[in-house]
Amino acid sequence: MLDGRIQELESSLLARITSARSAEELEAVRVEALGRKEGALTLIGKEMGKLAPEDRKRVGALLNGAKQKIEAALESKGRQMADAGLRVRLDAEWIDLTLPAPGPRRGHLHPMTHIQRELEELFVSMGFTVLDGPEVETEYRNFDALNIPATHPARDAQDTFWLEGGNLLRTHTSPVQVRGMEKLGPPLRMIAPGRVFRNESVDASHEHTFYQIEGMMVDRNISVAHLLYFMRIMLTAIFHRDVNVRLRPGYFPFVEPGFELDLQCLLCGGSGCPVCKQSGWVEQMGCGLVHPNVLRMSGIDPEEWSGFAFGLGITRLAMMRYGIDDIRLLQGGDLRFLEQF
Ligand code: FA5
Repeated sequence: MLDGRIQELESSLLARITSARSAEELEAVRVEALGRKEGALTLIGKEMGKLAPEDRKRVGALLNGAKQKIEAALESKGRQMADAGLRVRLDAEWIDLTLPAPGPRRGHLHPMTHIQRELEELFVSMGFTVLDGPEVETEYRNFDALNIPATHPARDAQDTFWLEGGNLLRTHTSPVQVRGMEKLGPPLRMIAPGRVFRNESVDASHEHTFYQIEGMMVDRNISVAHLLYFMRIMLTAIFHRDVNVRLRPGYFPFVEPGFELDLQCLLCGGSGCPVCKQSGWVEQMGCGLVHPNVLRMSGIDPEEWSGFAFGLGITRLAMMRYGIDDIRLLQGGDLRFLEQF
């Protein structure tokens, strides 16, 4: 009777070993068959004491044979599994050491820096000096020396970030005109790129922090014709093609006459979009002939000298040049945006 049970157990255990799919499953079969206390074959061994001596030898041989076959099957299946596992890992973790190493990730210039540098090079090639001014300015240079009356709304806390002690974050690059006149004296040609700040609500074309380039030329007999000449050279250099511009009268206390130069919106081609507020035109710069009071306050005789000045919004210029439909993207720091340039 034991003979039959041994043969049955042997074939069912061997079948389970063959079909086992994991090391855990294999171990369970091992414990079930050969476990020291409850293993099925171990239990049969214990029952053998009850057999007649003439049967004991035969059944003992049968049982040992079954144990050996099962142990051998467990071992070979275990090895197979380990080999397969190793193959999977080798396939997954394979590294080709002969491949060239990836190079270091290279950064690049911000689109604003590109435009600023291009304009600096252009103006330097025409004899202009590049000046720098502080972002924290005095009220005198940001407003008074530019003939901006004490009651002018631009001084309002809604437009200007005032600092303790009466200084402010410059609201435009025009105070560098004043520094330029003080430092260089006439005749002079200067530009001043830089960051400016305004306490205003932000939308697709308005930032609280943006960039301008100031330009100024003081010499004898400077007229609007000189201003227009340099404007045209500047726009051609930036856009490398004809762009539609419109010059309209504009009021700035530091120039007379004063103009505003608009660019036909290059995002919508002039048909109207959120950037141009559906008008088809984007305000790019203020400009004009330097007001005699401004020259006088910086120690330059307006009877002898005249000049032009402009303040170009280069953050908006970058939007037009690169087709950027929201000014906030330029300072957002999002690499997915910046990596396109
Ligand atoms: C000025 O800042 C004058 N200082 C310009 C000037 C200089 C006039 C010299 C005459 C002589 P305005 O506030 O218009 O002017 O700004 C000049 C340009 O800066 C605008 O045409 C526009 O292109 C840009 N700009 C103004 N406000 C913002 C803003 N919130 N966000 C982005 N760009 C702006």
